[in-house]
Amino acid sequence: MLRYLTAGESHGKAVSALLEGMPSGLKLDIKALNADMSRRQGGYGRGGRQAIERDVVDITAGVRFATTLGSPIMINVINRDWENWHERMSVEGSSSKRGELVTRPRPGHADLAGAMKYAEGDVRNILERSSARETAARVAVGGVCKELLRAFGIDVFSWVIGVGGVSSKTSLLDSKKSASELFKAAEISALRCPSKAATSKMKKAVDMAKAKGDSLGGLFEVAVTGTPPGLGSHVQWDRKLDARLTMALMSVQAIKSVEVGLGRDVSSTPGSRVHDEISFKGTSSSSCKGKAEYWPSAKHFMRKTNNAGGIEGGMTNGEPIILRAAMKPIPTLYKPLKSVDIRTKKSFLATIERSDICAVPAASVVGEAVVAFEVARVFLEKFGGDSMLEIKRNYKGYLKQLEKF
Ligand code: EPS
Repeated sequence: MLRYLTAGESHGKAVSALLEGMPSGLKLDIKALNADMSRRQGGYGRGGRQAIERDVVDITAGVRFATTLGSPIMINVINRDWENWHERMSVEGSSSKRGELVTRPRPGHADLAGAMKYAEGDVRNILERSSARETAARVAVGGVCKELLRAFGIDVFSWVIGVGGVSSKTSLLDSKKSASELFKAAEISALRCPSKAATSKMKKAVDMAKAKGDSLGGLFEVAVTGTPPGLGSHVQWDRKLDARLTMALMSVQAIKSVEVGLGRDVSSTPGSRVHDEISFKGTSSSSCKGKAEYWPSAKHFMRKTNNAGGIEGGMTNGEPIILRAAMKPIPTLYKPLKSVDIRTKKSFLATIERSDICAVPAASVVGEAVVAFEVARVFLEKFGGDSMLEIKRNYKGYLKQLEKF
């Protein structure tokens, strides 16, 4: 079973991840892992912290000569800001050096509920872990999972669709462009939005929010191409892939809703326009971008539309997986909202912590990572073995079975 845990405080020494269940013999492109780490740090609207950090993976276990051993993979990402915090965040010694207590919880953050639950008088003990800094560790894990998927012709993409009410028509659902084309366009946009016109409007929206001391949320899409039919299962609630993927995305800091395919629009569209008609073979589906060695095979079922977002009955149907996630505006506002001091119970303006104005582009990269993990997990459940050699054999056997179907 593929699983991971993360650890680390935002201003502690490092954020770390332990990834277990990767097979042996997977070649890792460390440069590609680090490229993802930098992609997560970017995007218009980021705050001062990213000028300090230069995230790179420090793998201390499970990999030898850039190849996985099948043993647990330990990844650390050093927090350079630790230098400025080592007294206040010291692991040892007395709490007299802790600095000023944080006692004014920010509305929308984990601060108040966390302080009550963990019986903490210093909200810093909550905010350090709830911080989205933790997502650096998840992107490292997702990077390894992407390498596994790539070896089977499966690619994970993301792009931003909306920021602070500025919306682009760049969903794979109705775009004439393929997932890789949308992705390429997103990669050169300051907000990871494939539309140039929308990007400049989004930049203006971020500038305006900054001038007002406000923050902005947004919407991003994650697409997975090259998945064969049959990942996930209809037979049990916790094996349904759409349920698992939406949980993965909901677990990302600040995500408040997740949609699959047409999403909530299914509630207002008649069935005749929701369901994706089935045809057989055709030449090749423009949306299926799997490597020929794996998927699609010469003969396959296909759809003209993909409102199901590639998942029916909790299983992949061979079309690209399409997911969208909505991120709330960051709760740390330079123009703080009203709150109550947890010591005095008096009304105050919430504490101003340095923060981002908009982190939707970063969240989209994190979205890729958590989706890559979940797809890798379900892929290994079906084709899993201890080595890449064994998994390739298993996968090819299944594709032969599909061809005969
Ligand atoms: C975050 C607050 C900011 C962000 C941080 C998430 O950190 P700081 O308080 O140090 O300025 O920069 O995100 C990251 C550090 C990161 O690498 O993404 C928060 O409160 O969630």
